Amino acid sequence: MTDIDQIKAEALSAIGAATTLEALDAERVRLLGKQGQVTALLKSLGGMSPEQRQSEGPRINGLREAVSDAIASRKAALEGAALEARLASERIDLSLPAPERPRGSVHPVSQVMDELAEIFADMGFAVATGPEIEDDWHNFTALNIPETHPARAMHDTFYFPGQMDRDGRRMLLRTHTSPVQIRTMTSQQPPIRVIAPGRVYRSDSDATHTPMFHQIEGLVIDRGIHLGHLKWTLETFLKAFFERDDVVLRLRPSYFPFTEPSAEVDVGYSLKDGKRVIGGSEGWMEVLGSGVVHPRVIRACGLDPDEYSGFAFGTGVDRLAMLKYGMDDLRAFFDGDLRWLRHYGFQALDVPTLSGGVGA
Ligand code: 2U9
Repeated sequence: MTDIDQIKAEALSAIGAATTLEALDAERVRLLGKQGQVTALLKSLGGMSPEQRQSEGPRINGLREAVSDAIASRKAALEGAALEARLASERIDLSLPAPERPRGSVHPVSQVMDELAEIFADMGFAVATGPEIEDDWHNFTALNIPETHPARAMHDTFYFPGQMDRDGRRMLLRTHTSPVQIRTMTSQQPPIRVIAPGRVYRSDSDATHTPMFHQIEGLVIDRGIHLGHLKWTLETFLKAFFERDDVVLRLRPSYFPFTEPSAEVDVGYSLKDGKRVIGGSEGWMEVLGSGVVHPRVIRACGLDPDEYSGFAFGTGVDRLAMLKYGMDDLRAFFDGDLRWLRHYGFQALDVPTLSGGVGA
């Protein structure tokens, strides 16, 4: 074996034997550094005769290339192994042992909101949401409640004193979820079928009123929509929600600025051991407000009321939860008392279904 072949064999074996990056670098310096063995050979080319250089040049350069390649591939292998070792040593197990009984629970309002979304999704309704801080036009004017309208006083509105909208009117906390449907009507073309669940605010507080409560409203806009569609929708909804086929509805004439005609919807109950049970018609409980969307509201949203009509309804989610799950004090909903939540809360994985429900 010639010198160069021997140097190459030894160099490659030393490189292969380096087990750390430091040891490999020491080999690199020994072979390719300023004073390195291969560098010295390269330097020796300068002192050779042209013939010698022609024969030795390619061999010495070949040696340098083989050594460089071997160092690079060994370096990649050692770095890969170091990374693997680091990943293995730094691995952490993020899973915690589950508590024997889950400690948190789903608030009845969230539970009922989920049930409502599920029921209406089955009837083809999408869920619409919007801002809780609203301007005057979306909360009142577009809903046929002009500034002089007595309904404004009825809403006990929370206004922001220094925050004005584009019309120079004070911004406010929405008093109902209706502005969400206004936003839907001004941004989408009919047919529209939406429910708008969410928080609303009114300056009112006693055993049956809290300054913040939850509403759900529904809106359908299309050609040829009439009161019959409204009645079928509400009947189907209330039967699914209370999980009974014997739910009876009673529509009483009423007044809302945004619907004409308007109707209050009562649901019949019967008495079992002195307790009210939904179903039958021994007595009546008001559960919803509803009506045919006022032509002025349709026009305010840029649609032609001669072409399109619609129905709308609204109710309090907290009140629906109280009726279905038998709570009697609205204020307890917002106290955050763990004993109340443990008693009335739902398990996180209780998925509401239309067939079984969760109140069954
Ligand atoms: C648009 C058009 C019409 C929504 C409606 C009611 C009737 C209603 C109250 C019930 C109890 C609110 O929680 S509560 O105080 N709501 O009676 N809401 S019709 O009508 C609309 C909404 C939006 C564009």
